[in-house]
Amino acid sequence: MLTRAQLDTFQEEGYVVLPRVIPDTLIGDVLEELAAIATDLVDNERQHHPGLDDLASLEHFAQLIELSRRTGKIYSQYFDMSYPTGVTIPADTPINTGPALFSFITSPALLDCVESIIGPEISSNPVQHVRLKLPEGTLPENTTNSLVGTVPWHQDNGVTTADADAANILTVWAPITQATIESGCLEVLPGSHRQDLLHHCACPEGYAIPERVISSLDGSAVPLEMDPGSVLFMHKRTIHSSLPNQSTDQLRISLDLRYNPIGQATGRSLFPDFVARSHRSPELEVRDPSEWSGLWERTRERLRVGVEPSAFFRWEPNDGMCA
Ligand SMILES: O=C(O)CCC(=O)C(=O)O
Ligand SMILES: [Fe+2]
Repeated sequence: MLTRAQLDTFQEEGYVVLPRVIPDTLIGDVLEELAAIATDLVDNERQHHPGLDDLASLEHFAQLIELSRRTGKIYSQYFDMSYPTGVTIPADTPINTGPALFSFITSPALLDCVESIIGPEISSNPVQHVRLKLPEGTLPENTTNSLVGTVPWHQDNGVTTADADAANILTVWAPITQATIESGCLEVLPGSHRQDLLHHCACPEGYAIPERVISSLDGSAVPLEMDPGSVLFMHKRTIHSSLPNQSTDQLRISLDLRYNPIGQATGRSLFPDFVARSHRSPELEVRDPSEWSGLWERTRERLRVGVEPSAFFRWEPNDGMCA
């Protein structure tokens, strides 16, 4: 649970960081799950690319960094717990909905904190990601993929569809490895949640608030260095971005999750939400990780045929205000 003072900070600043929320064992389980995916990927790529054999001697995540560097490919989708937003989701799109991630999303300690901010009827919102941010020097050239690179200034409200503008969506950001200024932690603009939703522009990395708008705002950015186990709770209109990973050999691994009161729009209605906690109807809670992964499997089946772009994309690609 959050203390009164922590809740006040959240209301005043638009975010609060709590230390030691997630047990070490859960962080370890997530790391292990991700490391297993990295190993499988490397083993698979080694069969197709002779000359990668020496990777086997490296530690799991070092293998992944070196693999991306040598092949110039981005492997983020194998680790992510959501699909890319696009008009179709091809049938062979990988997704990572492993049991450790499910345990993290539904961990009682985390839900207790979420409950103190949005109340006891909690839905897990499908706007959620696993990010393994690569060292800048190893990023394939011209990469704009925000799961492995930087994220420009934005409000999470700007990333969801307008039907959810009234929904009380809470962002939860959790480092799995050390998030430092060097490794590419988040930065926030304190108090910026009092702004309305600002105009976002479609850019290769996703959606961004233009730099000239950011520099006209009061206050300065605060980098949030965080240890694994700590958790950031952030208002959906708090303006934030993330720094480049300037380390040479460390992945910055993080999960970003969102929760909203049950029954409210998620802002990505084609992707599945589920009841994470309900005092009123506990029988609705999803407790089985395979039920969760089934929801995503069926979503991919449905979206293979394609949808209207407006189902995902909020801002026009060639918007006059962004020229
Ligand atoms: O993890 C990052 O680098 C950016 C995350 C972000 O913008 C978010 O979680 O809302
Ligand atoms: Fe964000």
